Amino acid sequence: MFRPRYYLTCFLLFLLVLSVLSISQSQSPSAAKKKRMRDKVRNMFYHAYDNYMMYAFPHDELKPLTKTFTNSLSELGNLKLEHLPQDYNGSALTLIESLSSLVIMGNNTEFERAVLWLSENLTFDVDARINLFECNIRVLGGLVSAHLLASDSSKKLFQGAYENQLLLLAEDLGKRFLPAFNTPTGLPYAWINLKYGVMENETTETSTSGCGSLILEMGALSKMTGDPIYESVALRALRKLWSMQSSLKLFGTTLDVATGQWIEYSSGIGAGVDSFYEYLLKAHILFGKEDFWKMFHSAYVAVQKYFRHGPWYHEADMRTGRATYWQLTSLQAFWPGLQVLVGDVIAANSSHREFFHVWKRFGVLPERYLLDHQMLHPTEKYYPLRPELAESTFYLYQATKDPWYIEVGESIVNSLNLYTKVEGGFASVKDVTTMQLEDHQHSFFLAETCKYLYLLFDDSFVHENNYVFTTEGHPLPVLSTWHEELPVAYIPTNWTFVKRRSTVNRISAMSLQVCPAMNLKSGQHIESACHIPDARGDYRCLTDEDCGVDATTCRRRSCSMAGYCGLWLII
Ligand code: DMJ
Repeated sequence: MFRPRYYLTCFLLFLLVLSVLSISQSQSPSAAKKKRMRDKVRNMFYHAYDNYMMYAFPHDELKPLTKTFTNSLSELGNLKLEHLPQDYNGSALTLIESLSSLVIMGNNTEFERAVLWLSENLTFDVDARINLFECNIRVLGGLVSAHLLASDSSKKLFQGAYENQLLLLAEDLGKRFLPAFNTPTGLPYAWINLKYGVMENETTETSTSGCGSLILEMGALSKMTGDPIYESVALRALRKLWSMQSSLKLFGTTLDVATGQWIEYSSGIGAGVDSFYEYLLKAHILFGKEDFWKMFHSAYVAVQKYFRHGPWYHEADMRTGRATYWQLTSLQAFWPGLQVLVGDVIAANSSHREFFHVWKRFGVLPERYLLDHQMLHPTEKYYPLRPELAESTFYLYQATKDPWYIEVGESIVNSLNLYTKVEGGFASVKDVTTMQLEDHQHSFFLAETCKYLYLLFDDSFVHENNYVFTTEGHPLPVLSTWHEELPVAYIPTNWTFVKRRSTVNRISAMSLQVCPAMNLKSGQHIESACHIPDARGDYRCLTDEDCGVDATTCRRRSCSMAGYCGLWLII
């Protein structure tokens, strides 16, 4: 007997089984691939780490071609004015920078060993002239982050008792930073001698990042020690810098700490400025101060308005907003990652694709590419193992789970292994056109490049945890006790909620839409941090001032002759 319903049911069941099989087959290669890639990145990290420990430790960084060392901390910041004392052994910079990566990769034994060595041997009482910004993000940030990890009892990182050794070191270093802030403006000197403070005839020139990217590490140090001084000097410097913005809400790149005058009026989102923007947003996430969000929001909208050209960002004069340099720089590649944190994922994706396109074209990212001449900068053709593209790839994958970003990560890993791996570690590329190498393995390769690639393929470290990664990739947990808005009964998960009056706003360091809802009335839909709603809900207007900023293009809407807000003028 022919029973059509029976056969139909069997056929449907067969299809179901087939589709389940094909789904599980299509999922398993990606899980397997992620695991394979994670292991590959782990091997990269240990190749870099083991060689550093073998040939360079306790000095700062490894020279992988000659298998020797460099005490680079006192030279960072592109100024090499002073020679170090003969007996200077360095600050074990790469070891400090590796601490949080060791934890993320699950190597508790090596982490404990490193912490014990540092607590017994590291001293900052040395006659060395260091760059405040670099020492803050690398050394203070590395110590503060590792201290928070070590003292998190749920992590059980220590076999023995952890006795705040890293915090003591961090506090000692923080104290040595303080003389730098002793200027008429409160803006810190860029250079300081760890033993003797500010040297005679020290340069008063510094960068925007140098003054505006200290608040995460110094703020965390204050919270942990209970001494408000670190947060207070960093905040004072940030506020002074903020007061120096132009009428267009733009900033320059370099300034004088004695006079508070700008030296270089042109700026963008890359070198000398990048982490200033980054820290406004991340400080808001970590400390929950509304002020930081307001500053970030206004600065972000100005960046989108004056620097953005499609997926690219050029530089502009802070006084006029006129474009100055049409250049892509390797450091700018962090921007899409920051945009993910504010929920501007579409813009992030389009810029990230362009950066990756340049990476594919050259094999790695050149330091500077002249967009207007479509050519490499004649002298800045190098790639010093920078992390920014990997960093943005990690954030975009977290936000979208689009397997495309796994492909991007794989491609980055393959290029690094192909072009930069040598017997003695990983070497920087001197010239991306010839792939000639340079004898330097920067500590950020271990603190950031390997870490972000690892987290891209295995994000278990951030599961159920809400971390802010500093500009040097050191994780700081978002804690209710440090936060002005988080409820006392705060459960650190990737999705957290802040209750403010009648509204509940989503806030998360790792996930999307960190802040946009904060300034607006409940019930309004927010697409991105650029979004400023029109003054009236029906989009009617009398002047341009009644119109807000469009979420997807970040352009101010203007008022049409018929009296409606819209993107009438596409410039
Ligand atoms: C790192 O030291 C930090 O990310 C800093 O903010 C700028 N970039 C370098 C690595 O490229």
